Amino acid sequence: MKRIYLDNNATTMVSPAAAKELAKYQSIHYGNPSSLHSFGLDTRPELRKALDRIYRLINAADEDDVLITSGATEANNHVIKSIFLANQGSRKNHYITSNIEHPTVYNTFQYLEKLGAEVTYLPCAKNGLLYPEQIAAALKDSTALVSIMAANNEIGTILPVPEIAKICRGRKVLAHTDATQALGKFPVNARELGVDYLSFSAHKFHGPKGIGGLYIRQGKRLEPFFHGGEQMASLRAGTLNVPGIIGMGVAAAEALDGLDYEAAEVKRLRDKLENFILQNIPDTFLNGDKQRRTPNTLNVAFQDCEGEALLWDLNEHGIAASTGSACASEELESSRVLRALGIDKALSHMAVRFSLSRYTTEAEIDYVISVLPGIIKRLRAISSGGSM
Ligand code: 7TS
Repeated sequence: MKRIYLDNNATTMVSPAAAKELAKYQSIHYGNPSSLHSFGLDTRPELRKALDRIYRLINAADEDDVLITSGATEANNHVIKSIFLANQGSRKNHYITSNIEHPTVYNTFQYLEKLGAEVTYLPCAKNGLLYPEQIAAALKDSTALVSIMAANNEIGTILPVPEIAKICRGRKVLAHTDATQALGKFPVNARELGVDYLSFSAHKFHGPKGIGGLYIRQGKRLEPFFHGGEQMASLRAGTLNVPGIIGMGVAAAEALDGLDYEAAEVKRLRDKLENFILQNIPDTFLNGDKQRRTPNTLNVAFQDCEGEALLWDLNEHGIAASTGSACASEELESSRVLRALGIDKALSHMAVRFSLSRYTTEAEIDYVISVLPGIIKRLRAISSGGSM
């Protein structure tokens, strides 16, 4: 059976070019870049090139730092907890975030609350959007950091980060964005966004897993989180993940080159699937904002059709999709994000996320379109207790 992968917001296929470099730096050029012999020294030019490619993808300036981390989870934890620790004993103890952040931000703030931080979780509108005025109204003299994601992983909504960062700058408050679901999907320009910190993860843009980074604007250096050796200018101790960084560099260059394709072709295929579902399958509802959305993401609720059951049936047909976030899918709870948007609890259980990539083909979308109505009809018949 042919398998169709429509869960690219959970992770993506490593691109063939990135995989090739990754393998080379696992088994041939395996030296430690801190070593002073040729095995180590040989890795340095490619590491430099990879960093340059990452700088280019997010348009960081030479003076800015990019801290390489094990992914967005570490980047988010690092920035939020370091700022909290640095402000211990000062009156800066207030944080602002949204109620639809990924758990790596949301749960980190919940933890800091237990340690005495004051956190404001701004409510997003039903379409997943936040208005910059909400930030302006929530800021206090004691606010240390505002952290608002660039694009949501479950519904794809693109949040107004440039406007939010501008307000923060005006009030001399640090701004962070989790751009994990933005890189490779639409242009991300750290300088123009105006944030002080920006997190990302390579496996969301066809790079390897377990590698990512944190952009740090010039002059906004953080305290280290991992203490030890002097790697990464003493900001993060630990032997560099050379294959991962080089693989991420290749993926970053490809992601930058592929942005036009993403905006046109990936979006066209996503829209084809979306329009088919909304126009041909009755009682279906789009979650998220129709316009301000990553071009690859479609989150749709099918009335009277339990999301988990639909995933199983899709999987039986070789189609991989997801309910909300894979990070939470072992819980039988419905999506925290959808419930935060005020979507009816029963309906939030019926939501499924399809996320495409530049490797998704029209034939794959046509196949999904050909089998989906039958699957939904069957599941609805079961849920209403009727016969098939
Ligand atoms: N931030 C966002 C917005 C994410 O979507 C994810 C992963 C992370 C952070 C964590 O990235 P990691 O590479 O450190 O694990 N999101 C998802 C998802 O939507 N489904 O599975 C993982």
